[in-house]
Amino acid sequence: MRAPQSRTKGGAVPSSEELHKRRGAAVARGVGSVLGAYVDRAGGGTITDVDGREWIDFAAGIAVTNVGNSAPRVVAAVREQVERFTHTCFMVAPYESYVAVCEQLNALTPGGFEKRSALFNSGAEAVENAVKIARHATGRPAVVVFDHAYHGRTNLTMALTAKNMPYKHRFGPFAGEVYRVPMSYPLRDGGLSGAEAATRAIETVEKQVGAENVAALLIEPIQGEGGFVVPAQGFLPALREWATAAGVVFVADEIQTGFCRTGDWFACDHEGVVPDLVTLAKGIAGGLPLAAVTGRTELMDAVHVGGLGGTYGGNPVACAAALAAIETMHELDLAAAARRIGATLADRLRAVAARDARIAEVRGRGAMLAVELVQPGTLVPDPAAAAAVSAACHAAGLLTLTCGTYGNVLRFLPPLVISDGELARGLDILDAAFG
Ligand code: PLZ
Repeated sequence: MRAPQSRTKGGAVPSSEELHKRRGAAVARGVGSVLGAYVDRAGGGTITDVDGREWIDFAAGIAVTNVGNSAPRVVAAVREQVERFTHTCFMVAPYESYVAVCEQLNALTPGGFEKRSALFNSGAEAVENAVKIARHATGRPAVVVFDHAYHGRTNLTMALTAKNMPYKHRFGPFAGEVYRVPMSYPLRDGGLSGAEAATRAIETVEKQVGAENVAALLIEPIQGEGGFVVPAQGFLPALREWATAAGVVFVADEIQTGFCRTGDWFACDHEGVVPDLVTLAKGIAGGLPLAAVTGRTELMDAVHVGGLGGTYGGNPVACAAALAAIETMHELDLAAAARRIGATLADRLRAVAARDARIAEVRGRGAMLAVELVQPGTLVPDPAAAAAVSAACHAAGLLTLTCGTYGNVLRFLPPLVISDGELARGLDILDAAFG
């Protein structure tokens, strides 16, 4: 193990405590952090801070480092690319890797039809552009989103996101023509079937918006920040069918679920749902900032030349990383790895749930799993329990995250290259933290 090193010029090695003080005097308070420690390095399944303390990583930078941190192929590709050129702006002087990433995305995403892609920097930017494309192609204004949805923090995506605190509070006014309808949430909707929940959502749209006014229906196939809510089987296919009949662009936000996380390349693959447009980010580039919209050529190419873009979108270093990350996912079969990790994790979580009445449900798919915590015998959310278990995990060397509209969901997103030993150690800590 390398000795912790200063990441600042010369001088002594700063400790996490010292860095935290400096942060307080330099970094805006509005930007929070889950961990109080400051990272020195991170590998497949662990994060080490500047004081040499180590955490098993069940966060993957919020479902980003699916191929692991500093994955060997990604490091090599990035190194090679920075030495050739760092930026020309694709809109000024284009380069091959941008084209190659688009080719990969067109081939990997659901749907055998002809597709085109455009590259951006962040998930929110991809979502904004998907809405722009859908509006432009249909000539309609409205966007339909769901309860508990999370789509980003920019002005339009705040409007698309459901939860007020911390994302929207006092940041309005928000973009218009956004309509929210009920989600399929099996634990909390009285056990509606997927078809029933879809009918409820569709009737709301038809009564309150009118299908002919709707440009896009935007949905996370498994909700991320909103609580790892897995809709009942049949919900997504029924919405897909309605969208087709109504001429509505079906947009799947696969930003958190994509790139092998759920045990398939994309969560839509599970039920064979084929979106018209997909938004991608996070896992796409092994930790470098890259995002994309991929979809039907007739929608993507409806937009006039120059209508889409941005200075950094599809930056060559990020594209090189993406190509290497995608190659890694193929070569290591990370979709299968996600299923394996998920099976081990789910077994253990179910065993904990059997003895802990605070766990109302173990849910998710592949290596995207969560437990929802309630006051025993009720469905009353218990965010304090989620925070307490999470804090116990952090203190004992396991990095976990919470989520959910009610803040009462503990979620687990290990890198898909985590070793069996690291996974087992993480699960032991988690198990003990519930005690
Ligand atoms: N769509 C489904 O999960 C990002 C947000 C963390 P950006 N989720 C993590 C936070 O608190 O800001 C996300 C997502 C889905 C869109 C986004 C937005 O992606 O890359 O954070 O803009």
